[in-house]
Amino acid sequence: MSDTAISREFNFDGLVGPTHNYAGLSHGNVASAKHQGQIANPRAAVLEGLAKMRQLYDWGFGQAVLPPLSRPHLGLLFQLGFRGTPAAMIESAWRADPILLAVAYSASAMWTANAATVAPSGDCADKRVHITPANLSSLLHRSIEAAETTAHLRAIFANRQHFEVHDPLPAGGALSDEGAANHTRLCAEYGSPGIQIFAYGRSALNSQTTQPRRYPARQTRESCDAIIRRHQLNADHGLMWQQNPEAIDAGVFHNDVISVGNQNVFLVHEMAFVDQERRLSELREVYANLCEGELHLFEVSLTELPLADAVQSYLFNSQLVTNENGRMSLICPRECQESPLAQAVIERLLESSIPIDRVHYFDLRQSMRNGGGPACLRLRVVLDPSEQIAFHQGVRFTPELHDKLQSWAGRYYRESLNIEDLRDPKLIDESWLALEKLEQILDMPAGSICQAS
Ligand code: SUG
Repeated sequence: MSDTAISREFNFDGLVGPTHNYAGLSHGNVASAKHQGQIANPRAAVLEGLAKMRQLYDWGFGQAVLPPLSRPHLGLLFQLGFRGTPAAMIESAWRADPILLAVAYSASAMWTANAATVAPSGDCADKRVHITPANLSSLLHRSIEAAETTAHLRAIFANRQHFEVHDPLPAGGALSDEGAANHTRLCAEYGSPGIQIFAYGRSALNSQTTQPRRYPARQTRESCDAIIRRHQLNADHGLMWQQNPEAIDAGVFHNDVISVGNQNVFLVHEMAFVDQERRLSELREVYANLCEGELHLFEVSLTELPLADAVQSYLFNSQLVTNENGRMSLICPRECQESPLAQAVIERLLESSIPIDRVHYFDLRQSMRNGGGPACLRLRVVLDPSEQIAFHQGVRFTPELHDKLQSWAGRYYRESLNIEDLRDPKLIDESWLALEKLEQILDMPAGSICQAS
């Protein structure tokens, strides 16, 4: 069967940007708080991500990259009243508040599971792939991603015959949207009709919903409803499930930290959703009506894996991918190997009738220290044969692209970056130069990735 003969899932992994750092910007993300102030290694971070992409490509999975965003975000600093040359703006932002400068320099766009929510063409009434870039309006450093991410997605999925890249939802608390990290699609085959589970943390317009007490609920129900309408999904196939507030309070800031699904397999912690038993029977029923074959549910209990261990090991932030033989592999962070409890769950999984027979571990520590595991680093896009060649092919992963990106990182990325370093005016030009070179490597128009001003 040729490469493009059937619908496949492509993982669009985020390339870690040259200003990757640990500023502790994400309230409710335990790893981000824990590693605040540590020295980051941007070069190691981008290479770790590339090694994962290369391995998945070599195993035959669809793989592509999404570029980092242009940092520092001088537009934000300008809006906040800083004026003068870029170096002067950086210096006065530092003096006003180093955290503000860290916001403008954040490389958080690497977690492309938060870049957008994507619906395959087969699920949408107009039979095009629909993409809604996430507004990420819950946190300042993430809210400044949406405009550039939208521009990148529009450049990559430019063919309007196949793709519709919407505007992000209007920013503001009521429509706060964190993208595919709170979205799971289940189906028999990638090209057949799918059930889309939308996870939300709170309802902005209905004060009856229970809310977490300690940490923020980032995704609203209203944003999920809007995405179902925009993507022209059959509302009966879009399930709206509330995240368990207790889990959010334990550090489960996105749903992909507590469940993962692929085709007919759904791995879920018992504390993932409110009213979970009822939700899972609803899923069984909808699946039986819409999809052929068996649905495999694998629930992990609190005794087996307490929430703190789920968050520490990031077991559910593994990628679940379908091999060429139709069986599945689990792509886990190395931290799962270091957790005896996660290991016991994996053993039970492998002994069960769930069609997963391979487990691989990846060292993604640079990203993990900011709360980003294998699944955070990628945006899943299911594409049919014509769509697979209709997106911008310069971002398609190949061994040649891998080689180029490795040398590029070796040349333009620092091996050490701490918060004080963000004050260094040389970092501005360095990071712009890296992105200018990247535009050439990915064959993107000049100025489309690097928005130096
Ligand atoms: O939004 N961390 C990201 C991690 C996102 C993980 N994505 C998924 N679960 N899909 C976040 O909390 C840390 C940035 C800092 O602390 O500097 C950060 O933004």
